[in-house]
Amino acid sequence: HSVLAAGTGTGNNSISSAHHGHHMWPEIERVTMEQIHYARLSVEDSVGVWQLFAEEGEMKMYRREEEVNGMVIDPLKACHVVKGVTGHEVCEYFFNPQYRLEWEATVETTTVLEKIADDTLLFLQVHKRIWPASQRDALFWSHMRHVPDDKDQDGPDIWVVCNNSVDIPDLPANTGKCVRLYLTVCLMCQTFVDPPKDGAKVTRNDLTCKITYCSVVNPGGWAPPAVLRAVYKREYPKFLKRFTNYVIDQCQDKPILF
Ligand code: 16C
Repeated sequence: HSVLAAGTGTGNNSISSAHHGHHMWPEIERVTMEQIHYARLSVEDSVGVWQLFAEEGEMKMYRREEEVNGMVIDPLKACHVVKGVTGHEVCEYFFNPQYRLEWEATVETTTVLEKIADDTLLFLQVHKRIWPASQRDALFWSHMRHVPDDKDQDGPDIWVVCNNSVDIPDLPANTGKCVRLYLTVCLMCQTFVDPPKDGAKVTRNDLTCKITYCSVVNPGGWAPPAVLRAVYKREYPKFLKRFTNYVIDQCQDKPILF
């Protein structure tokens, strides 16, 4: 009865090769590997690079103030720790469009333009308008991947979703009422299991999921820097709390998806 069982088929043993012939695949592979590398770098070791701007319980959010041509593109890196869910579950709810509008407060509509593979989708999203800026849309691929435990790296295996904007000549930007924004987002999750005593069955109480969320959003056209910074300072913490609470809530009565 698990909704996830009918999900996107990214289970451990179903490595899909359907996308390897797709023209976007080399780029998807390259950006995903680069984003995983970047997400794994610790905030603490990069002294002076990251500035903490929000903290609540286990959740910490850092940014770097950056502008190009007067546009704010401040990179964000957030760390969170949640109990009772696996990284696979967190990634599934982030990736699968059927849940998107239940946790995504910045989106007006989300459309899957192409299923590149079971674990790779092409999206066109229309976001809510931020006054006084024009409304934004985003055209991006989204790829979900399991990275098995590597003996050379510490920590358990990784589940990741990487979202990255693409240009598609048939879908030109800025032709309607929306200005196209450009995003690179990576949600990386690691699951830790407290081994239960006397070989008892693992329950949700034994699960801890470490989440790293990295994002760079280029607004694609000028918008007032002070407004953008005020909006993301409010919206990123709201997103990560709301999204993780949503996943915990959805998972609690379902079998664990490791
Ligand atoms: O990663 C997230 N969501 C994914 C699935 O939707 C995907 C999307 C990322 C889009 C990030 C940019 C969205 C901003 C558009 C305008 C926001 C309207 C706010 C309305 C408030 C009710 O990867 C989670 C995304 C969490 C986003 C937090 C907000 C970030 C704002 C950054 C400034 C954007 C510049 C907009 C120019 C006007």
